[in-house]
Amino acid sequence: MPTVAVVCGSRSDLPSLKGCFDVLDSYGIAWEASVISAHRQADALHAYVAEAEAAGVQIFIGAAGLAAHLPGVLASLTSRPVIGVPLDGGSLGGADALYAVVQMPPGVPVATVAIGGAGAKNAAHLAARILALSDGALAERVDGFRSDQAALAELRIDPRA
Ligand code: RP5
Repeated sequence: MPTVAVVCGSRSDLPSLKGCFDVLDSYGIAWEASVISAHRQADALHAYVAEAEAAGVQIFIGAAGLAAHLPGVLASLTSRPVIGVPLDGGSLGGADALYAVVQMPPGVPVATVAIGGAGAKNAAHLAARILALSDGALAERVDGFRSDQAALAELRIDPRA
């Protein structure tokens, strides 16, 4: 049963999301991914959110480029947390998607992460931190990741390394 649903607007978005999938796997979080465009497949998106909630999905990650309305539409369809990843496929380098994802009206929150691959990874890390609030074993893995990251940073500034 997936805990996290990752939805992107196009098959062309999937390579940008590899880091997201890898981070979710690294935490042992069950996830599923779907390609459903908010603009091209609005009815299918509505149906999917209802199905995903019924299946037990706790957090939605929405990723899209250009006029990226997908995360916002997800947030309009569910009361569960939505994390938005603005992708950088367009001629504006992702600034268009960033504005579309981050500038949500009050009452319809989308937790927006960085543009592109860094944001895709952080969407997964943020999902893990939210889920860890009610999952002690996952909380330990999140703490472990932070410790490992700190140790790697130390190595990078150690002139003997
Ligand atoms: C957005 O338009 C998608 O999320 C994608 O980033 C972008 C281009 O989609 P395609 O034309 O490649 O399907 O909706």
